[in-house]
Amino acid sequence: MPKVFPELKSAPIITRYENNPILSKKDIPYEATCIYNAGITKYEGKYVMIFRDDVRGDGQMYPCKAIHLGLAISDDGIHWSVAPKPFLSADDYVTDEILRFYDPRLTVIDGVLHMCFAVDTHHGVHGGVGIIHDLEKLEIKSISAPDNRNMVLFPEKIGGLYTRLERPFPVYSRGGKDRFDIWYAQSPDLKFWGNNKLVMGVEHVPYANDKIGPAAPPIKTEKGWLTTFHSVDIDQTRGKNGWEDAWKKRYCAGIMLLDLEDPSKVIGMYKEPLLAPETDYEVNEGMRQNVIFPGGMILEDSGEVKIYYGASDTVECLATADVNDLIKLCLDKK
Ligand code: BMA
Repeated sequence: MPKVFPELKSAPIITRYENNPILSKKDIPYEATCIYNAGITKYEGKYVMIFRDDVRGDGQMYPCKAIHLGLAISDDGIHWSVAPKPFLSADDYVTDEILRFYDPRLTVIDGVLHMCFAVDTHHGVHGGVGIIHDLEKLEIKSISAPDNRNMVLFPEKIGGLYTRLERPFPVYSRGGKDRFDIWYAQSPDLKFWGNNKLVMGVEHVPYANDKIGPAAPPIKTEKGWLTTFHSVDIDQTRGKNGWEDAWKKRYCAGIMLLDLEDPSKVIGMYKEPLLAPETDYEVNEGMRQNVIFPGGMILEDSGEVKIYYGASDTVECLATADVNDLIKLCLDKK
């Protein structure tokens, strides 16, 4: 039996926004059921969010009727105005091969808005990278081989190359089950990717017993690239939870610091979760409970870091922390 973790708590230095969630289905002017796992960044003086909108049929939770990607804009990163139509909707992208796009992640590089996303196809799960033009059109630059997802881009080139974190799904070499890790890749043009290296294995995270992967795109600090990751633990005694007959996983957010010059090197990682499901909207309400999944992280001039996350695969939330406190957590040797 793998080790289980009955009690996981969020770090004391993090504060959830008191009026969470910051976006949910009631805010959406078109068909929407679950609004979550958004990518959020600052772009041309505004906060820009592209969120996942799973449209579930009447009382029917699975399979999902459609997944749209919606666009929302904000002046303060808290109150959002949602565009009247989806940014990408089923009709725009479903081909014979591609089934759906989801889990968008936004990064501005040299003033250009980039989006990473997951793509489900008939032949596996892929990670995509593209450029968004005029907040209207996605130009796809590359789609990986399966199975890979959770891609996030660094906000600048490193050693002259675009750099991303990603999460391939090796199965045979990992004992035939979920044992997934965080990887690193670089590209001269967002199309051809190489320099692949392991960043962190699931076995290095003391509160994970299943898999880990990137979460929000990294932010630059004096001490290193600060970045969240998602971490999953399974407890077979967990039963009915949310909309599924049995949901045995819990998703927490972790935090780590990567070397500025070579971000495939981990300088430090907090040994406990940064955010663990604790509130009603993370634990007791929603479609798939016990899920925290960060997709956006913004460093403000004041030193405040805004961390945006999907809760229970149902709503989008915000938590904040001081950048120096986050760095200290990662470097704490305890
Ligand atoms: C993962 C992804 C995420 C989701 C999580 C929990 O596999 O599908 O989008 O938040 O599961 O359901």
